[in-house]
Amino acid sequence: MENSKPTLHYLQNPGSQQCLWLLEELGIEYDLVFYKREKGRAPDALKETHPLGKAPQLATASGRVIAERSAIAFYLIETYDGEGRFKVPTPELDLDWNSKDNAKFREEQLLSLAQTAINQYLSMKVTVTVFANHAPFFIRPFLQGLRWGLDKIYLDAEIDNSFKVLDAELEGREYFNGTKHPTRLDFVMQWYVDFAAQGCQVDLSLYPRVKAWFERCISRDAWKRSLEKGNGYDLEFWKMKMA
Ligand SMILES: N[C@@H](CCC(=O)N[C@@H](CS)C(=O)NCC(=O)O)C(=O)O
Repeated sequence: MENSKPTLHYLQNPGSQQCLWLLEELGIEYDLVFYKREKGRAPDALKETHPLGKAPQLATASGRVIAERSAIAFYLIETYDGEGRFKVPTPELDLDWNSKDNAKFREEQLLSLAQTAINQYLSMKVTVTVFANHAPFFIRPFLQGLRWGLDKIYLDAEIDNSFKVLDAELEGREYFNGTKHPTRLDFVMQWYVDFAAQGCQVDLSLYPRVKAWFERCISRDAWKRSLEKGNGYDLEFWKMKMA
């Protein structure tokens, strides 16, 4: 269906927030459709707009529905960022794939780190914890032992290692690509860092540049406006599941 503006399908708590943040940064007109969770999950209505049935989803002005927050950020920046404020810069060194300062390459590598490795560690941590805490009492001690073991011998060390890499990448940079404004990498990464800090109690003070970057992101006016416009960005949701 033709519309003059894009529509963000927004599910409360918490994964759609970064797309709303980007829409606010771009300063364009958009529509918002709110969804509430049902028993913690996305409602079936989200399957009517995209077969994955998850949020966020973006219906473009021409009616195409895009899923996956990284793809949504890519589309929004390519379509609406005429001034290139949120684009990865393309200086000459970006033609040199051997340069460690090649921003395009860094973006590719860190997006992959966030969406595959970090996402996997955090999701595993949350899933095992939720199962352990809500299992029938007779298998709970076994699952809690499994969770403890997984955390100690695998997940905590992997998360720590990934966050050390993120911290090193931010040396001398306000945002991950050394720009004055966030780029797609920052919009996507902000979610995983928040998920780690609030959802999985990763202590950001161990990674001071990541902590400073995170505070820089959430002190932006557009982030604050996005919180007012959403219908709930509350990682207590995770804490409740993890308790
Ligand atoms: N890989 C997707 C993740 C989509 C996703 O899992 N969204 C969550 C919210 S953070 C959701 O819809 N959860 C509800 C459910 O799985 O039922 C992306 O990056 O956008």
